[in-house]
Amino acid sequence: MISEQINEILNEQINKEFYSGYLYLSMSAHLKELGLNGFSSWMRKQAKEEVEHGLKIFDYIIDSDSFVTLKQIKMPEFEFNGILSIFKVVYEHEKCITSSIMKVAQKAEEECDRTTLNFVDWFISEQVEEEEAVKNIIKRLELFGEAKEALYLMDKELGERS
Ligand code: OFO
Repeated sequence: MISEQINEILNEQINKEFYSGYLYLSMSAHLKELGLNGFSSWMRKQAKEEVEHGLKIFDYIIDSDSFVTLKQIKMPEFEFNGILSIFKVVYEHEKCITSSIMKVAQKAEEECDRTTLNFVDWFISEQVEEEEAVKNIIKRLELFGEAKEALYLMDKELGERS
């Protein structure tokens, strides 16, 4: 069984993961409206991953004989200012998620809760990958500017994300 405090921050983390899914779905809809089907599909897959992250924590809490409390999910942004700014929002958001995961790890460390530390390790590695992937997209978008051919190729490439 995990401590009440760890239980509480993990419940908050579920909410953050589900909110991430909500935010990315909102972005996916917007990208689709712009006709960027590949970017839209990439973002939709990202949204699905976030929900899976939330469920992973959900299962961990239950398996630890503790209590899942689902909190209200806030409304995501739905007005965006172009594709580059969307990915910049994603990057900033992921950095917040990383620091939130680090706080869970820090709390687990303070409590010498090895099981939770081991559990959040996966999330820490996942955050490195996610931040890197988004940073890479931003770099390329900055490099290509408004070049339509490049955007077309990138859209095609991102649409192939499995
Ligand atoms: Fe994108 O982050 Fe989940 O954990």
